[in-house]
Parts: sequence; structure tokens; C-alpha cells
Amino acid sequence: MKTIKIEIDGMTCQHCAANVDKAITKVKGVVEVNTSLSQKNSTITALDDINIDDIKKGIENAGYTPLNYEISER
Ligand SMILES: [Cu+2]
Repeated sequence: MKTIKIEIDGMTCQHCAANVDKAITKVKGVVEVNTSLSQKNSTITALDDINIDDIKKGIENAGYTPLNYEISER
């Protein structure tokens, strides 16, 4: 499993955070998502073969901007 922490620009309310959460949840390989409005990021648990570009694309398609991210193995 991998943990991905990705900064997201454009979230202004809880509704935005829920949209981002939903968009990332749909990405293949994603197991769990936790999106924080106050920290402007999502913490994602995913399978090892996760494609970060799919996550970025999902965020963009929902209308938000993915920024820096870091991936850690666990
Ligand atoms: Cu909003």
C-alpha cells in the first residue's frame, strides 16, 4: 500500500472537499481518501500500482487544481 498526500487548490467549502473526495475515490486503485478543507490537501491510501496522474486528472475533472504531492510506502 501507498500513502499519498496531495495539496489541492480551489477548495472553498465543505462541499468542495466532498467533491474532491468523491472524485479521488473513483480512481482505480484508491482504497481510502481523507480530504481536509483547512489543510487544503487529501490523504489517500492506495494500492501499489496506483497512477498519480489518474488522481491528478480526477481532481482536475472535478474542477480543482492538484499541486505538490508526496508518496510514502507502508
Ligand atoms: Cu465549495
